[in-house]
Amino acid sequence: MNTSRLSAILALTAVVLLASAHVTVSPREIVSKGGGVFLVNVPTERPVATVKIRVEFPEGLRVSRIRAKAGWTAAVERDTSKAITAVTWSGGKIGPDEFDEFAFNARVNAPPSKLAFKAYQTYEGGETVAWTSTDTPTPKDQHPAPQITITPVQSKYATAARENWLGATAMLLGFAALTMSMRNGRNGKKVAGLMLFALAALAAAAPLAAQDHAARPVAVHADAQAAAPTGRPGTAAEQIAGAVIAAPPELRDDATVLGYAPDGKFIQLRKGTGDMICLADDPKEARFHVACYHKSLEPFMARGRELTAQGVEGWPRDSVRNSEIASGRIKMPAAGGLYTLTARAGCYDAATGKLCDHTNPVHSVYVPFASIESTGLLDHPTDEHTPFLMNAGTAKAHIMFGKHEH
Ligand SMILES: [Cu+2]
Repeated sequence: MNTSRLSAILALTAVVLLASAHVTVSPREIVSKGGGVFLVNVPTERPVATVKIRVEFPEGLRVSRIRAKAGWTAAVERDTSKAITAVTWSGGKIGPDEFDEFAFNARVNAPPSKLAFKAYQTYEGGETVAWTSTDTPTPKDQHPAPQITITPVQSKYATAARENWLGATAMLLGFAALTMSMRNGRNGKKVAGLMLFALAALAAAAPLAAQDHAARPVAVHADAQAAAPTGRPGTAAEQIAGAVIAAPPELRDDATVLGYAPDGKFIQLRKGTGDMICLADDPKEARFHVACYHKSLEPFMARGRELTAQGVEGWPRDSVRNSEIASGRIKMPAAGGLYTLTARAGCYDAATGKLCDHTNPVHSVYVPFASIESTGLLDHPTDEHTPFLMNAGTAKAHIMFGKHEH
C-alpha cells in the first residue's frame, strides 16, 4: 500500500470517528415520498450532562408525531397546517460519555436532495452547542447540521421490490384472483381459487423470508395474529427448552436464552456460559420460530430488536444499522453462525419437548460484507449441497446451504 492511499484511509477513519460523536438523524438516506420513524442521536461531549435538545425540522419533511420518551417532555411548534416544525426535549439528562435517542414520525415531501436539520444541544450550566453548519468542510468553530439524503423513488423501489418479492408476488396473485373471479364466472372462480391457494402458501412462506432470520422476536405481525396465537409465553423452562432446539445438541446446554416475561416483556431467561444466544418462540406469532446465533452477532441482532421495538423496520432499520456499523457503534464479527427452526403453529409440544415432522431448519453463516468476488460463492442456490451467498456485499451477507432460499 502506498502512503497516499494509507493517508487517505487514515483520513477517512478520522472522519468516521468524528462523525460518531455528532448529533445525527437516521436513517441517513430515505427515498423521496418515503416515511417512517426517524431517530435523533444525541451524544454528550462535555463533562456535564445534556439537559435539553431542540430540533428544527427542514422543509420537505412533514413531521406528524413525536414519540413519547420517559423522563423527557417534548414541546412542539406547529405551522398553520398543523405540521410540526420544531421540537424541544427537556427534563431528562444524558450524562457525560452517554448518548440517547429521540424519535419522531415523518414523511418526506421533497425531491431527491439533502435536507438539513438545525439542532441545539444545551448542557447543564447553560452552554448551547448549535449543530447548524451546512458548510463542507465544517469550519473549525462550528458543528455540522444533521443531514439526510433524499434518494430518487426508482432506485429505492427496485431494492424494496427485490427484498419483498414474496410480498409483491402474493399481492399480484391476490389481485389477479380477484379480477378473474369478478370477470369470468365459474371457470374463473376455479382459477381464482387456485391462485388464492398459492397466495395462502406464499403468505405462510413470507415470514420465513424475514430479512435477518432471527432478529424479529418483538414484532407483532397482523397476519400471525389472525391465526389466534395465545399471546401467553410459556414458563421460562419451557421457553428455554423450545429455544435451544434450533442449535445443534452440543451447543444447547450452555446457551444464553432470551425470551418473554409473563407480562410479555423481552428479557434474558437464562445466562449461559457458552457461545450461543438463543431466542424463544414469540407467543404473539402463530408459527413456531426459534433461533440461535453466535454471541459475536449480538450487537447487530440486539440493535435490530431495539429498532423493531421502536417501530423502525425494513430498510430504515437496515439503514440505521449500516450507518452504525460504519461509525463503529455496532461491531460485526468476521463470521458468525445462525441456526433457525420454523414450523407451523402447534408443531412444538412444550409439555413433551417434541417437534412435529414438518419443520424448516435454516442454517447460515453471517460473513458481513463478503461478496461474490471475495468468496467464490454463487449468489443463488443450485443443488442440495452447494453453499451460496445471500445479501452479498452488505452487513447481512450470509452463507446458506442446500437448495432452499427460505
Ligand atoms: Cu438467507
